[in-house]
Amino acid sequence: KAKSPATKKPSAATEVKSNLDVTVDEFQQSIVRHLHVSLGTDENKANSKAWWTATCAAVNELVFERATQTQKTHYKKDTRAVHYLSLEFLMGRLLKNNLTNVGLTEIAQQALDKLGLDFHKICEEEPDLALGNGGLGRLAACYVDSLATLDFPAIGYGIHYEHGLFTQAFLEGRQVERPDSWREYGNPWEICRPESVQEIPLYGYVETKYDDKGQIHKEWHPGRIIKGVPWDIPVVGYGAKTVNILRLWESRASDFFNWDVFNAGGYLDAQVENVQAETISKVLYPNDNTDAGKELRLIQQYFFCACSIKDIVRRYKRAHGDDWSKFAEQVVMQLNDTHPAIAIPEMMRILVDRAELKWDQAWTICQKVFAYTNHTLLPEALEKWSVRLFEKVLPRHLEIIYEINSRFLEDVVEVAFPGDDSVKRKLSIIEEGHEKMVRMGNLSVIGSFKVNGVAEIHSKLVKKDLFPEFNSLWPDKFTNVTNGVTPRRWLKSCNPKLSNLISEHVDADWPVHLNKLSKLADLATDSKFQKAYMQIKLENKIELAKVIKELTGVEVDPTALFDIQIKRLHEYKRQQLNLIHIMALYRRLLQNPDYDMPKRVFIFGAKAAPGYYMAKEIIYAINKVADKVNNDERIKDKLKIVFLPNYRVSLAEKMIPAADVSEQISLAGKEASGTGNMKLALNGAVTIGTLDGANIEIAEEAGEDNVVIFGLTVDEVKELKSAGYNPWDYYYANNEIKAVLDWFDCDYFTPGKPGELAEIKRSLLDYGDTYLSLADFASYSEAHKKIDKLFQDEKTWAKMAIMNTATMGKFNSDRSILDYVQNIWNLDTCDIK
Ligand code: GL4
Repeated sequence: KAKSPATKKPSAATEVKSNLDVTVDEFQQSIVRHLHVSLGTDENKANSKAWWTATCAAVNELVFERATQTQKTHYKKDTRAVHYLSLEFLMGRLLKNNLTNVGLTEIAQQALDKLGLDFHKICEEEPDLALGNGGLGRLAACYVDSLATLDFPAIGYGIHYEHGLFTQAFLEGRQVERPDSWREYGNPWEICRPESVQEIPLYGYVETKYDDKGQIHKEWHPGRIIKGVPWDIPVVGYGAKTVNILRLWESRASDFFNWDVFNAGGYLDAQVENVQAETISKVLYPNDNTDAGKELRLIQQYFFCACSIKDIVRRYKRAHGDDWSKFAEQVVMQLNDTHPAIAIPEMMRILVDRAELKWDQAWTICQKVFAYTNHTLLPEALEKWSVRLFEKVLPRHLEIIYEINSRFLEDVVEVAFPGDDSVKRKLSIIEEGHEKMVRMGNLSVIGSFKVNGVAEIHSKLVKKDLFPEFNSLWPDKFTNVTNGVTPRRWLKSCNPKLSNLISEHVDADWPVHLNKLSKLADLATDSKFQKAYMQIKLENKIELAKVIKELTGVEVDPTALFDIQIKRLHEYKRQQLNLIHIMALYRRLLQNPDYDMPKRVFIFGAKAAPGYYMAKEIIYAINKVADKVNNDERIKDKLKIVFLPNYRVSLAEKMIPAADVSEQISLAGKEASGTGNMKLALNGAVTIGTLDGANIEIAEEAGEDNVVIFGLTVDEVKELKSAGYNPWDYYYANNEIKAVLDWFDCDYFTPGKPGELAEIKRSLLDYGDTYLSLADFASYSEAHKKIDKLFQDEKTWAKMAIMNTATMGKFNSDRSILDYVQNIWNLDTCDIK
């Protein structure tokens, strides 16, 4: 029978069987060879970075061959493929993940060991590939992982940002941003493909021409041409059969344009143009759930869509020449939110202006090719571009959008809603107003054959509240695909101890058949298993405690309850609700040092968009309250608060395995799905959450005994808002709320600077408490009391934690991908020999 697994080293027996036969010695030799040949150094001179690079190169030696083989096979079999268009791919680190997926973690560990190196330290050398903001970008990364794992022909298209999401530091508690330079010393995972460079037009004007037969032709005379250079990053499926690619476009000045200016004697001017061209892929916009509305952003969107479509068309033509009749059979493009919606008119431009197809024929193709995922209902995130800007940057696309719109309004809306101008106004791609705007959401719905939301409740609201008229027009167009996360990264690789314990009790292929975890439910009350499971949780907490100490200097007790809220800082996610509840606990402890609660550590990780004032105020307030509480001897370490700086994928991988409680406390109706909620539950954290996004489905799967739900429902939120919500009512009715909010007025947490945190109070009272934190406070506080009780009962808690791991099978991103494949993409798997 299985021995105590907590102390056992990961064993090769639980690794995936890959078809890559490599011994420890061979792998070691490969690393050393790359140190010499690829890096031009040797064992004596090499620093950790060089060792990391050489290790990656050794992995690549196996992976690139597979990538080539995969592409060859897809080409030979002429497979239908999905093209995942996304402005964000939040990949994180790749070494550990790729080793996990090729099944060589153990081999690499031993090889490095023999070289006198520490595997984990070497892995820490890798900068995160942070080409995304949060959930939306990380979802794209999980999806390309699942697509490769399930052997589907797929390619991810995005931007090769020079600077990904900024790194965050705290300066006296305030967030400061520094540029992220992930490629400063090169990136061993990527390969430049100069043979597939594309040229992309921008600006200029459109000329109307007539041919001999009196037919109209539109000719776009661009004002600028930009070059798009592709970089390929291999995406290794688990088991390493399929290796797909992620193709990221970098912008450069086109030679063609340079030479013109250069020859005219304008060498320096040409340099200015270079800089402008390179600006396009310079930096990721750091906003999550808000629309930047800037010219450069529209250009980024167009740039990567146009490059990708040219790439897709080039590949299609290689197999099918000028016969467009098979295009929609071969190609499906998934729009990751509206960011790539410009791909729709671009495809029309290619078909009508370039391939000279008739409009109707082109539109028929287009409507079979695009599908659109909506990721948010927040009005501030729904993209709109001014017609004026469109006309300047993409004059031909504006014309095409007008044409799509007028045909849609006449042929479809007028037929379905004759004479109804108010419906027309709502469905039109163009929003009339003092400034005319192009609505990218409407364009996406009209141009796509399927539209999906990302969790059951969200998809319902997409139909009911966001696009009700479209839904009555095309009810079959709307569907749901609940998000998922890859269990390879988010359990197997980030939580090796728990993974090994699981593998002792469940078939070893659970990372691709996550439903098999349900077998653990039988062990949820088995005291031996409980002990082993909780021992691992404790060991993970000890590890995290070290990280906390290193990053913040704060010492925390690993036996305390670790309560974790990790996600972007946004008022709708309500970190402020968490904060005022912590302050209430602090106050209870001050009033009654024997107040009955387990020791608690509240842990935050979150970046605020640099221009989001209130989000930054909330970070500051949490840090200031943390300073005070952590150093207050009166409460005898019963309460600690830490805000870990620079939250990112690689930090999440250290936090998630150590969580006891997962904070999922957005106002109902605001969080489309959430995916951190899934990762935390999978690793055995108990959710304290609202009935929002995927929390609802998590609660359904885990069962109501194993989550703690609180707060208003979507319907109750609507009712309360329409009845006229007044936060002052809660302030006057609840002494604790009043006392906590009044605390912000004085200098208790900011000695010598009274009122420095008063913006928080103002936002919750004077500015109307947009996200109803005060309305949900009492219920949230009760939910935490329940958590306290449950946590103090060790057996009950262990059972709850285990049940969470056991029931998260649904939230495997493989299941999401299979949903997409069945309901939207209609793909076949392709075996790679
Ligand atoms: C988001 C949602 O806010 C988040 O709930 C969801 O899980 C994620 C992936 O579908 O998409 N939408 C935007 S915008 N950013 C997100 O993270």
